[in-house]
This record gives sequence, C-alpha cells and structure tokens, in this order.
Amino acid sequence: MEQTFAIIKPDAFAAGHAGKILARIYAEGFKVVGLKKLYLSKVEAEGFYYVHKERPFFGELTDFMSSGPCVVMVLEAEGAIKKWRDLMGATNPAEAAEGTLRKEFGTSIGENATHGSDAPETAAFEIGYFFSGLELL
Ligand code: DAT
Ligand code: MG
Repeated sequence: MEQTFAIIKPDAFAAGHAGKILARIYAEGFKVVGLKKLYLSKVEAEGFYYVHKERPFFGELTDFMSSGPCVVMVLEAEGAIKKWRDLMGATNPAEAAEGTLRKEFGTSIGENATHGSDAPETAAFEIGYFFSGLELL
C-alpha cells in the first residue's frame, strides 16, 4: 500500500469544506492514517514549499498557506499518490476536470483548496515534515 501526503488548504478549511472533502476521501477508498489541524507559521510554510523558493509566487503561496488553519493528512491506498492527484484535479481550478476537488472547491490557481505529493520522494519528505511515526500507527 502506498502513502501520500495531503492538505486541506486554508481557503477550503475557512469556507467550511473540510467535511465534504473528507467524505470524498473516504468514498474514494483511501484510508486516513494520519490527520491533524494546524495553523502554519510563515517559516513552517516556507520550509514545506522550499522547492518553490525561487518561483515568483513563493511569497504569495507561503502567505496564503500561513493565513489560517489547514488540515494535514496521510492517505493510504493502492497507487495513493496518483489516485489523490487525480481526485484533486489540475493545479488551476479553471482547468480542473468536472468532479475533481479543485474544480468544486478551488477559487484560483493560488487558492486551490488542496495539496498532494507528486512523487514517492516528495511524499516521504512531506509526511516526515508534519508527522512522527507514532502518529501514523
Ligand atoms: P500542485 O499543487 O498542483 O502540485 P505546484 O507544485 O506547481 O502545483 O505549485 C504549488 C502551489 O503553488 C500550487 O498548488 C498553487 C501555487 N501556485 C502554482 N503556480 C502558481 C502561479 N502561477 N501563481 C500563483 N500560485 C501558484
Ligand atoms: Mg506540487
């Protein structure tokens, strides 16, 4: 079984969509092996997104991610990384397919409701950034 790391971002959490997103996660057959609500500091958001530190949107992205509470999760399923990215849809909600979470809950390319790891190496880094082994039993 593969694990991936997911976030219900501050826009979706503030809008009250966390319950609906979790319901979709369970309906699609993921096992939720870790879950907590966090309010990231700017520095914590910068550390999480360090791969994007040279991108022009880095300041905007880390301001947004530290603008309110979010929900961080570890999801487990067969092919969890691709399965979760398929359920999220394209980065830009305007380009996301019908039925995807970003289409339904995202409002702009920056405020796009959810995060998901893009590869096994990033999933390992991202899970370890937020969860200890004891939290994933
Ligand atoms: P994804 O979250 O689909 O993996 P990414 O890794 O390319 O996308 O970018 C990380 C986040 O940064 C993305 O969810 C939203 C934000 N972002 C990406 N491109 C952006 C842009 N052109 N302008 C503003 N924010 C952007
Ligand atoms: Mg990414």
